[in-house]
Amino acid sequence: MSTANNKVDVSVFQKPKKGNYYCGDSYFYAETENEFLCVIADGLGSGEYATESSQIVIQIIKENMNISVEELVKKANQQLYGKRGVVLGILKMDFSKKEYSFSSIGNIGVIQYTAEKKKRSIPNSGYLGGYERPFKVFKDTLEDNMTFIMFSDGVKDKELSKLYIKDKEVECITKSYVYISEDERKDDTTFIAIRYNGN
Ligand SMILES: [Mn+2]
Repeated sequence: MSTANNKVDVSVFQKPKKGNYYCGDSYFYAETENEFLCVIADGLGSGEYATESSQIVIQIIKENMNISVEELVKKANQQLYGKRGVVLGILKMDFSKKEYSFSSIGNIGVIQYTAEKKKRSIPNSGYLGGYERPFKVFKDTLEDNMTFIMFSDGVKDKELSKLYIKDKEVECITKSYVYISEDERKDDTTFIAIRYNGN
């Protein structure tokens, strides 16, 4: 799956853990004229209630796409009072400011690649569960041809270390992930490859 002829190409791989029908991970991405947004929410535990919480978070973010990452995290958190908690990662690009911002509460990972280097943001610890909590938003310059991968904790470090990203189309990145990763998942897995082509 990829977006048609936009500034950002996206490819997603998702699979529930072994023996589960419901995937507790939910994701959403969208591009507008000036922004790109990608979200992964992973409901704590597994099964139906995990899915419910992660979908509540995705829904509120869909409805409020144009606000900052910080405000999105706060809004998502408010929706979770009395529900199963989630871990959440939000990546947002601002095309005119040439800037991207990212925040992760709990272990949604993001790695950002340019031709020269690779940078992995440190997530905030904990999870969202309706209570106010401090968190940081990471911001940096958005460069043409930057590649990002965003993933839930079903993706293992040892898999990531084998991943070859450079100069690859997003579809090839997800394909190579599927190729190197184990077939039977111990946790719900969402893996999203994202490239800003700068056009
Ligand atoms: Mn998980």
